[in-house]
Amino acid sequence: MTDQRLERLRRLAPELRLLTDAADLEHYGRDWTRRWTPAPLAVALPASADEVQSIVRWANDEHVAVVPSGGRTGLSGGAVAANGELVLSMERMNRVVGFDAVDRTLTVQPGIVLEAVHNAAREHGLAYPVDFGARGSCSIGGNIATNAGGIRVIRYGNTRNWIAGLKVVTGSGEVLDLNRGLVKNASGYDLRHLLIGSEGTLGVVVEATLWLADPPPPTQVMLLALPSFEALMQVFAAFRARLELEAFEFFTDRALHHVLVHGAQRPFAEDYPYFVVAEFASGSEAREAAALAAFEFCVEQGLVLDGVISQSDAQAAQLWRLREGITESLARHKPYKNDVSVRVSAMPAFLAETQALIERGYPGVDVVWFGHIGDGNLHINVVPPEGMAQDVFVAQCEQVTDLLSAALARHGGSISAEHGIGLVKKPYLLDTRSEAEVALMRGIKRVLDPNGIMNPGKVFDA
Ligand code: 2HG
Ligand code: ZN
Repeated sequence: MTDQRLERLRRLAPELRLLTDAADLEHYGRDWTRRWTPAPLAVALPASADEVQSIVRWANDEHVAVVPSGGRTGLSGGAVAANGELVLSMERMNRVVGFDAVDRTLTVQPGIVLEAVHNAAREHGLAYPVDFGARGSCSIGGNIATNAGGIRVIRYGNTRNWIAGLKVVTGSGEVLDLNRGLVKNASGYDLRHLLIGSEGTLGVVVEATLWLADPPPPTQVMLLALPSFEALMQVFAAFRARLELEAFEFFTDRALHHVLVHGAQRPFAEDYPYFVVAEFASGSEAREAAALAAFEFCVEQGLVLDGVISQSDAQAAQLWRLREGITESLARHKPYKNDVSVRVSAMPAFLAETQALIERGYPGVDVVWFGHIGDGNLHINVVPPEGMAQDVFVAQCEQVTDLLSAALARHGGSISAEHGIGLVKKPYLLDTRSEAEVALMRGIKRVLDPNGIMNPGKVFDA
């Protein structure tokens, strides 16, 4: 390690673990987007908030950019380090720090994996209800940085709803202890919510206090086959009116094709174009009867063509695998991803317009639709045609995303529902947010990160 800047960091924080091997730079320099070539200066793995603060102060002195890094499961390039940055990996800060039974809070370090948070909450007879497919790899710090959503938002909301307190080191190296677990706190601006979803551009979380929920009720999972996109929202309305929904997700036959190729079990003998995975409270005769009635109603209306209902946890997990396995089953194709949202009430009109736009924009191309339809959130993954160069493919996709982004602007939607802006959606930010808003964001960044060292180039350019 010959870099003078790193030598000075070593002197400031003698215990700090620093990695500079090519394999480590490659590993920690990328996230799941796989579009950029990793090229960080080094990787720092602090073990304490004090070390994080030393690193941020050093970065200000040396004018080194810092990329905060969790599980790097992000899909928008928010954790990519491709320009000589220092990767600040929170991987070693992964402990549960405390639990309070009266407050019903769990205090954790940012590098803890989401699944470990679920397990810790369960050990105390409670639940941390934010959940999604990357639960085994993503970290709570990254969840907070992107205000992650996932599969239970219709019932529990986004990560933001569950953050009782945050300790952060800002870009200027200050430590802030925000909200401290208070339920009520009307003492001026709530800076906690400014940090949530800021994608590491304002500061880095060094500790989080999470609210916990009652354990979920016993549930059952239904897989439904649908004839059309139009039926989706009607089935959602019928189910929401009759059942206590925990999740309501959809995917298309192309998504099913990919998860089946990837080893999942075929659910129906016949082919159908659209599918829904619905999870709902069960465990009583009344609830089971309501589920059957909802199903029968939708069948009678011609909205549902076929269905199965889980009779065990293992069967429920098998049905969920069809939906949760989609991202992984597509990964080897390096798909181009869209993660868009509109108000739920705008979804039918937006869906019709988007379907036409995608069919025109991608004639004959494998387009995979899925997502959290009950939250107005669509994932549209485009699989590159065999043999097409990645840059040519991305350029073509971006032309379609230009149109999609304009359609979103007309419908008052967002170019990023839950994956963040990062690098991937930066060109479209001004379709979703006004000039005045982005100017304010820049101003806020200047206050919290005056030297622009925190994840520069992500979300917007300075
Ligand atoms: C999901 O809902 C994730 O499964 C990933 O948000 C979506 O791969 C995607 O596009
Ligand atoms: Zn999603």
